[in-house]
Amino acid sequence: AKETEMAIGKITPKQFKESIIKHLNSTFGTDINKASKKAWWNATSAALNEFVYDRLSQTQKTHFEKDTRAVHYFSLEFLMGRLTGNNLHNLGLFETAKKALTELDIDINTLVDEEEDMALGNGGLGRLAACFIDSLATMELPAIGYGIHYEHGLFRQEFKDGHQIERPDSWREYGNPFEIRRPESIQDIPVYGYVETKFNDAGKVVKEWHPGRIIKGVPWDVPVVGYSGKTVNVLRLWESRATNFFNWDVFNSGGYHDAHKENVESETISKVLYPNDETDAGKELRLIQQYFFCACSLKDIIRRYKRAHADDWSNFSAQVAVQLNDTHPAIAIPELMRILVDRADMDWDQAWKICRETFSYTNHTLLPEALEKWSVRLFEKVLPRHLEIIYEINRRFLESEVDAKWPGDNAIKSKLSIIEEGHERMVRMGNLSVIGSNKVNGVAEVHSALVKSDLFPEFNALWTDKFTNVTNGVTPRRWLKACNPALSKLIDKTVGDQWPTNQEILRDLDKKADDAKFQKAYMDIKHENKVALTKVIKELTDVDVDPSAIFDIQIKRLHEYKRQHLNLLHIMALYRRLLQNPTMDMVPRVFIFGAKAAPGYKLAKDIIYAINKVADKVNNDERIGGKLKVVFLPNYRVSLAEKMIPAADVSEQISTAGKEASGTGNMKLALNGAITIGTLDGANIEIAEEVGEENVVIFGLTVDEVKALKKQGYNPWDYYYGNEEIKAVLDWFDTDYFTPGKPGELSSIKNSFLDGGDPYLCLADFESYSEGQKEIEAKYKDKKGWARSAILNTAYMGKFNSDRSIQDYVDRIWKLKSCTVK
Ligand code: 26Y
Repeated sequence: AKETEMAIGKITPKQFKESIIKHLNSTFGTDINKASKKAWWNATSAALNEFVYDRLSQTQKTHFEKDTRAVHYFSLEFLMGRLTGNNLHNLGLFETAKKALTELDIDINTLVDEEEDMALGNGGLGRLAACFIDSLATMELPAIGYGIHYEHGLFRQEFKDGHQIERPDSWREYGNPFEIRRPESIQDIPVYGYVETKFNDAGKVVKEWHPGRIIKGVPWDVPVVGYSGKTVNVLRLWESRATNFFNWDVFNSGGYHDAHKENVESETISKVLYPNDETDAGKELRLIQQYFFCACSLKDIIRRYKRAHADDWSNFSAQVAVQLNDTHPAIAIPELMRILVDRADMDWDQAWKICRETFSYTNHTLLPEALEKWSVRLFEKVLPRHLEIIYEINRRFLESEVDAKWPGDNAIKSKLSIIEEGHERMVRMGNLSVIGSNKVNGVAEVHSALVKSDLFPEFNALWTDKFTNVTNGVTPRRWLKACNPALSKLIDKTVGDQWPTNQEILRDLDKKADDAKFQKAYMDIKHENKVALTKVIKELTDVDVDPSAIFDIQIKRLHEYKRQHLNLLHIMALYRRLLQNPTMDMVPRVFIFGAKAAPGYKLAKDIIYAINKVADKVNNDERIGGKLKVVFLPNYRVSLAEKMIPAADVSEQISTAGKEASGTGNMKLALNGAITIGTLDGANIEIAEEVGEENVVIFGLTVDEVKALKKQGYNPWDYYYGNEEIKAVLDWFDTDYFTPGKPGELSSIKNSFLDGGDPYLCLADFESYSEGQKEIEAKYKDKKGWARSAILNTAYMGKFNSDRSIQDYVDRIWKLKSCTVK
């Protein structure tokens, strides 16, 4: 009853059922007797959409009438996952739909499993964008997400003999019932060509860009349903199309293939998401992707602004805030300058003021290989006018602002310059973003401190107030309410059902942390979730695991700095201890991995292979009596995370201190009652502060200790020769123990630790990690203590609600006001 009250349109299960049947018949041309599973899902989504679209129009209308200031979240990635279940939950229609479907003899969980993930992102940065737009809509804030309508999202991962292989992801093969194509808002985007310098009628020098090609941008709108369904914002994604379907002149003169080539190239722009996470490849198509969607989005924003303000630019930055999700959309800065100076004929200083008031930039990484740089040569070819504008931004910045602060200091100038001099001159997108932004933020306290002290120290000296922190968060709607329904119901019963919009309410659960009855209820749910995951594991890997074992989970992109290979070293050490002492007292444990490696990242792929090979051996070794199991679930993605996270006992957050900007999986796992074993890195530090040191296990070097060790000269061989277990485990990689008949197949892992210099200090942290794991086991043996810790993790994670992050953005950066939609 509660739920239908909250629902925007009151509707009974019977009515919902009739609506599904109606759509089955008249929208999808089938009927209840012959409908496929996909048709049922489509019809259910269509029934749901009647509510979604109604609220969408209301929201758009209200925002237009009130001429609200809005934030525009520019991101190359939105890792949305599935929409059906989420939209049902947020509209308060999930139970209604469930009953309706039950009457039709359909299980709602099976139905929602029909939906492909909308995997338009790589990992943390993309999923953060998705959580943020959920929070923005929930908090009734005027906001638009802007990105690319990729035809193919992140690749589908399969394992063949333990090796990762990549298959194209075709998420729209069966359509996406939520998105709406908006041909009335198409934009034309120029690229390539050359710049002509001319004199205008007033004798002033003006620049005219003669583009080599025009590409069409077609917008697709995905509704973003806020919790309670009052506000429905949009995520607007651009698809690239060729301008004129065919070049008839070339075709008529006999060049069929040439005529087609330009079409194909234009339509390639939105074909596929780049699967690199934290390793910039500097590819031309990627630069065009970035420019294409920024240019489309700015035109869209300006068209909307002009509807209310005509040619008066004076209110622009008061109405429009643009948030740059990392430097990927930084080209929007010179693009807005181009529009204002070349097109609107504004003088430079006034245009620059507007730009700086409009943009803000979020940094998500300190890793040097992830910092974007484009060769000047490439820039000149693709965006010749933008290169000129960047030079001018740079010249003015260095000659006035830098010189005023550090007169005549050329060393500082070359560091702060947008252009990196050298063998090949490069455009530094990080410097451009800082210089062109109002605010720059990192994503966790320690990360923001390092952004100031290590990444941009001189910029911080120049503009201290520009730098700030906004610690990341995750939406409790998807990451607790929807993914863990049993726990959510227990929580509703205990502290009421208002927590999805006010997570601090969960704090009241602490009163129950020692209550035996509540502990049992909480841990019974954890067990049931583990049983459910056991079935998924069996389906995906054919491995049997025991739900009473500790479920120890590491889920995130595969990267050396995240140290899945440290986890592997410890698993091999445990295995070895068991082989040496088969009666060893040990709580059975299942180590569960989920991770995709960038297709070109050789060592990451080798690590996946090694984990799979160790898993094969361990899982089939009778001698260890099933005490140890290892599974690597293929094709880790949002919808799989939703099944794994509620079943986790232990959360592995083991990056080298200083390397993980924040992490957000750490938050989802803790919220669902997993105990973190982690380093003092990223948001782990703040999680430990919130949930209490006694409810997490911290190990390893700190940021300062890592720096000191590197400075002093780190030698991994010292650990190899100094620790018998490390040596034995590393030497194991050279044998054919895990790869019968093929010795050396795993040697690259050993080499990375020794000859490779172990850049992420796995060996230095191994012993401390191993001790941390013993602590985990000891804690787990104390059933009551463990239950208490798990409950307190759920209770004390309020800070990591993405609503709090968004409120910080609103207060510190965007200065936005919420807007009630009637
Ligand atoms: C330049 C390009 C190759 C590139 C593409 C994607 C570079 C970086 C990325 C993705 C970065 C990313 O996902 N970073 C993560 O952002 C999360 C949200 O802030 C953080 O929690 C996480 O620590 C960070 O690694």
